[in-house]
Amino acid sequence: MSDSLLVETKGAVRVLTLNRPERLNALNAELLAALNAAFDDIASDDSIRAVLLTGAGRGFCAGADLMQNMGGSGKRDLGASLDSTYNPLVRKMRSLRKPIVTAFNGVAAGAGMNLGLAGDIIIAARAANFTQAFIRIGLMPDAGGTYFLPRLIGEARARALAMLGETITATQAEAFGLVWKLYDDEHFATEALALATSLAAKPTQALAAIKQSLNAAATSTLDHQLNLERDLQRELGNTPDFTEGVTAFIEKRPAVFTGRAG
Ligand code: T3D
Repeated sequence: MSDSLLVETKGAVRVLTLNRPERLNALNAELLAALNAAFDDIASDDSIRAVLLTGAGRGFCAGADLMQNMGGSGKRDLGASLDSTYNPLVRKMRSLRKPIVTAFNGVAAGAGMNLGLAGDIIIAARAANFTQAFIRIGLMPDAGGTYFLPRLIGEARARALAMLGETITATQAEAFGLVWKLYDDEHFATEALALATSLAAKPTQALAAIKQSLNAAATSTLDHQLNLERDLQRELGNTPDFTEGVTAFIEKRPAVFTGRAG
């Protein structure tokens, strides 16, 4: 257990709060290890059906901790650190068979912004802002930034954000399509938890299939997607939640989904 990551369970939602507010939740080795462990735990815990990822204080995450991780004049093998920490984390988030709500509560920079974009539904408080800060320190976007950004906001904006390192506001981020919705700051934490809670009550296997197929679509052909949809829909047709959904419709009552695979 690490103080730099708060891990709470609220119903079927696992709430992960980056908790180094004095450093705008910058990612040091301890926090990265805690995040990796937290996602391993979530993957293996059937009682958890959605994740909420957010930050403590006025920041979401300022990216890599430049004091602890990169201080000093010696050259560092940044590729090794991406291989051992950031990349496994992004892969775990994308392949997790449960939805992740990223709640950008405040400033998001560098790998902090990009880790957040690995979530499934991205929301932001009006106070949030976003910076691909890498170029300011002689680096390029990592933690999936070169993959997520053009897909979310298009090539023109992705290239400009990465190359210029300019900060965009939450309102611009919404207009760009980087985030699903904005919320007023005072209601943000409540709205974020409500969204994650609503996802946790949905048919979890269907959410996993949506995630898997949309992940695949990014590098796929129509033929491949049609086949994948057929295979995943076949599996969903055998889930208790499909039976429950149709039964509830016929009985004109709200469905109660369990999220179970069989
Ligand atoms: O191998 C690898 O690890 C490679 C991976 C690289 C991934 C990356 O993410 S590289 C990019 C790293 N991040 C940055 O370059 C962003 C650095 N931070 C900033 O540019 C600014 O802090 C922000 C634009 C994010 C926010 O600005 P502002 O004015 O709102 O806040 P501030 O005053 O700059 O920061 C508040 C405090 O947080 C301050 O500490 P102090 O002076 O009050 O004691 C500041 O030093 C600290 N802080 C902010 N960002 C970081 C940080 N401390 C350590 N690392 C940070 N990244």
